[in-house]
Formats: sequence, C-alpha cells, structure tokens
Amino acid sequence: MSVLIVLGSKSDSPVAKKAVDVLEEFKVEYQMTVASAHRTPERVRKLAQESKADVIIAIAGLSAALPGVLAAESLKPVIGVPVSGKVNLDSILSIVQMPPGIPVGAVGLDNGKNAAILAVEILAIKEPALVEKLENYRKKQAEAVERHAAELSV
Ligand code: RP5
Repeated sequence: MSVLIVLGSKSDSPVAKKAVDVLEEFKVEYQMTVASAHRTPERVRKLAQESKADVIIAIAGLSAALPGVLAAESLKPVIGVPVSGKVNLDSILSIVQMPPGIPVGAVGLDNGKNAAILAVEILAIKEPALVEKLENYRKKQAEAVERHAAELSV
C-alpha cells in the first residue's frame, strides 16, 4: 500500500515535507514527484493513469487545478492541499469547489500533515497495523495536551 505525493512546483516542497514526515513516522511507502496541471498537463495525466499508489496527495497553490485534474484522470482518492500565497483563498477555493461528480478531499492551507494523516486513515481500512499506529498517534497527541495543560493552567 502506498501514497503518491504530487507537487505542482518545487516551491511547494516545504508543504510536502510535512506530509513526508508523517508518512515516514507511520512507515508508509510513498513516491513523490513534481507535475503541473498547467505547465505539464500530459505528465499529470500519465501519472494519474499509471500510478500504482492507493491514495494521491496533490499539493498546489494559486489556481490550483492539480488535485482536480488528478481526480478527473484517476479513480484513486485524491487529497488536495492548498498552498498559501499572496491571495490565500485562490488555492483553497480551486480545490474545495470541485464540480459534482469529481470529488477532491481538501485539507487546510499548507496542511500537508493532515493530508498525510488522512491518507494513512484511508490505508488503515485495509491494514490493521496502521489502525494500531493511529491509535498510538492520537494517544501521544492527547498526552501532549495534558502535559501542556499541566504546564500552563493556573
Ligand atoms: C502552482 O503555482 C504551484 O503549485 C505553486 O504553488 C505555485 C507557484 O509555482 P512556481 O512559480 O513557484 O513554480 O502551480
């Protein structure tokens, strides 16, 4: 089981790093590449049609067509990550406002981390070992909040 991460541009790397960190923590296999819906439409089409990955994470800014085009060309679930820029709503709306029939699961601005966690949750449907890792992940997160509460509460 694996995840394909597609960046619309090399400049989206800091957001991709957040997704990669999570996938590595969960020891989930992934492939990563750059392909642009506008600058290299054929490359995007080929990737969508030929990828053996189970879930696709597509990271793009500006008029972020990449997640939608990957979703149009593939039956795999696509998670779109809008990248921030001068006008933050551009990429969010491009990803959220897909026409009915071709869905893209959207996470928050620059939130590569949530995209990867959601991808792991999708893979966990067929992979019980990942369910256990997700439970531990949530437990550690909750423990951190308890620690912070103990530190800061008055
Ligand atoms: C989008 O345009 C990319 O996903 C990136 O977020 C943005 C800017 O691209 P570059 O000009 O930095 O290559 O297609």
